[in-house]
Amino acid sequence: KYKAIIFDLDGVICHTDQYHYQAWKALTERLHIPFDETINNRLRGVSRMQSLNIILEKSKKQYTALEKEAFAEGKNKIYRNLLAGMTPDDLSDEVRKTLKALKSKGLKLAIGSSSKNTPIILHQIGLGDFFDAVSDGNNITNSKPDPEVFLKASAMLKLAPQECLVVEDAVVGIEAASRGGFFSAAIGDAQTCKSATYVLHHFGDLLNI
Ligand code: G16
Ligand code: MG
Repeated sequence: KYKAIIFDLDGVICHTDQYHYQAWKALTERLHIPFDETINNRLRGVSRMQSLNIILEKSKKQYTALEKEAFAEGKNKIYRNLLAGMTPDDLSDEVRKTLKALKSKGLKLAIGSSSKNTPIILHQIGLGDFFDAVSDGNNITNSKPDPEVFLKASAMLKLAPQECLVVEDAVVGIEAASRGGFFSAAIGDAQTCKSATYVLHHFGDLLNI
């Protein structure tokens, strides 16, 4: 019944979330700030600067805007080095097969990610030319839970939000989808989200909804 599916990238298509974690961990250790799974889950789907601000909530020190920019840049350097090691093998067989099957059903497939590194990631995992539209952190002013990134994706596909399903691993991503008028499917950390239209236990479950 949907004409298109808009996929979040990090935590849905591939597990770059583990690299974000490692890169933020390096910064928090340097600054002696506590960092755990609960804090990490709050970084899902939010922009780099917002992520940093969440991390710095635990800091006793105040940092200037300039210092914060340097922290975010340093984190991104570590993250980019980790991304450079990614190959098409980092795309699971399940995700690859499901994407192909959905495409051959005639569905339009798009990306809706907060990440400014989206083009690099898609290239590394061999999906550089696969999607019908890519909406990412490079063309938005407000990140999730604002629906902007998904609204831009549906506009690129020339479809109404009601014709699209958003797949998300972030609680803020599910919120963004419902605020934009999209149907949503929650996977991973977002599975407990009450407002999601569907809950996916596996990526392949998309073939059954
Ligand atoms: C991803 C991650 C977030 C990250 C954001 C920005 O979003 O989930 O943790 O802070 O992108 O990433 P970057 O620093 O690469 O611009 P998504 O929407 O793909 O889950
Ligand atoms: Mg995500």
